[in-house]
Amino acid sequence: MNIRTVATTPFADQKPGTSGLRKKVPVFQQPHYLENFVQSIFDSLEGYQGETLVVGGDGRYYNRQAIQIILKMAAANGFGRVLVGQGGILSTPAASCVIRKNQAFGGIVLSASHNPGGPNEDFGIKYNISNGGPAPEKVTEAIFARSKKIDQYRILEAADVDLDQLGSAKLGDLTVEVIDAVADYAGLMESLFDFDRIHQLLVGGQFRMCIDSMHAVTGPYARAIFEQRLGAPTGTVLNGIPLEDFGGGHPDPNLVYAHDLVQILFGSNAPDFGAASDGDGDRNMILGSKFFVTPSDSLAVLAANAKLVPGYKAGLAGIARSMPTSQAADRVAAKLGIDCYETPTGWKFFGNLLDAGKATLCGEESFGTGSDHVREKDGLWAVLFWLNILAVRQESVKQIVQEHWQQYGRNVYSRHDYEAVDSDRAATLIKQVNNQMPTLPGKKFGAYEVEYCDDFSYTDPVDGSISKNQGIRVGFTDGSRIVFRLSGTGTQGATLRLYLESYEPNVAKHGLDPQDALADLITIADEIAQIRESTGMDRPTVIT
Ligand code: G16
Repeated sequence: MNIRTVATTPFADQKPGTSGLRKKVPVFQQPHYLENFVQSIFDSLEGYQGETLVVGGDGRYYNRQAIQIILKMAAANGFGRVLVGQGGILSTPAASCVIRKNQAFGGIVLSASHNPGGPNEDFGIKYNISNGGPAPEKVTEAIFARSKKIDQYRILEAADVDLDQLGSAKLGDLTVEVIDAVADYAGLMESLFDFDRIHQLLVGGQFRMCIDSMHAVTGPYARAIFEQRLGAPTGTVLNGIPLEDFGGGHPDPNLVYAHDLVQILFGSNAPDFGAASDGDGDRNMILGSKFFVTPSDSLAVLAANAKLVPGYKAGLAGIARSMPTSQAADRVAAKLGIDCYETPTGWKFFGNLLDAGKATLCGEESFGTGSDHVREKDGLWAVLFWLNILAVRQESVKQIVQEHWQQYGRNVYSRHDYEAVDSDRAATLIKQVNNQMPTLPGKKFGAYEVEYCDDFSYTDPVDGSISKNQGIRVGFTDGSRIVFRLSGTGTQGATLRLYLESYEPNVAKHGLDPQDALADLITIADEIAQIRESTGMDRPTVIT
């Protein structure tokens, strides 16, 4: 077997976004495109000779081909061992778990998360470091810098590895171990949650649930954990077979894209509990019977009830949330007397807080929740956390959330997405809002008065690194907030995200539809940013 050194030229567009490099499949299929990026990763790392790398993905179109290329490049670049999930599958949280359990040097995770898959849809790649979490900005910046200069990559000439058979194979000096994709992760879940109690809940005959895996990566995990281990009836997991194109769906667990599940939970004879997860298994949506739990509320409820769960009964060190996530979790942290950290959007910003023991639970408005058990957000973990609470409290999802609001008040919240906006128009919109920054404080919009307006900047409390320009916040004197931000995960044009939040202490108003409760803020946002005019769109494409 020969190691080939292949001459190449840089691609200008390999800057990792919020979570790795995401592009359309045909972009990745260009000669040398994937190879350049993988070599740029390896060239940005030091000390991996002979070490272990974890590789796996969400099973989307091009997953298998990409893995074969990565294995041969890992062999040519001197890794000692690669652990790869059977069939090339590893959910993102499972990849994090496997990296940590095996003290691997790092991992390559192949996913474009919640974005659609297929020959003309999305693909993605990101590097995770030895703590199991996404590479921090200094690493992603080094990878990007290298990608702009790269002139060669190294690859082994060899036959493909059989990814479907468990066991070991050799690629030159590299050992490739095809591992069970589910076992380590399922074991970790069992160590955190009261499986006996959840089992009793699920087999008691009173409680019914369903989980929509959206033909994405969590199918095998959910069937093994909920149906086989916890005794939920066969068929509890919907769309449980991973497909390369997710069955033509959009594996994004929100009210728009998980509409089949929403119909079941809001239909007649609805089950007590429903959940969906995304393409790579790190996101979750939680529903009760005719009730939607916003991700921000979900984080707050999990934090407030953490002591009911074995893995967290010792208490929480702190909570962390991304800036646009509602401040519901801050209220719980204040009551518990622990710190609440506000980070930029992107799970990578939680890594240092988790490693330093400053935060135990983390969450984002973008349907992500997780803890220090791994260094990624974790969809099925959130489902198990909810089931553990439901099993102990023996109340409905709706009762638990409403009681939470009674105790803490309700942070009414919504996100409006304007997808596939022309990039120049989106940039102009943000610039126009930026220009108003000095004049907005003190300005009145009806009953609302602007208290502050800034472009969020974060100083990491652990390593002092600074991340600027993370979204424009307009804060009002009554605690309400509007946030404008451009997504860092889209692959087509720009996606404008408008985040809206107000605080409602009055229990009598807790039942209001958030779109009604936030109507004034929605109008103010349009007045400030001229969203409809600037985007040329009448309404958002997705409201959550
Ligand atoms: C990624 C990041 C999350 C982020 C989300 C949305 O999630 O890991 O931290 O909140 O994207 O980011 P944006 O608003 O920039 O689109 P995932 O599930 O896509 O990996």
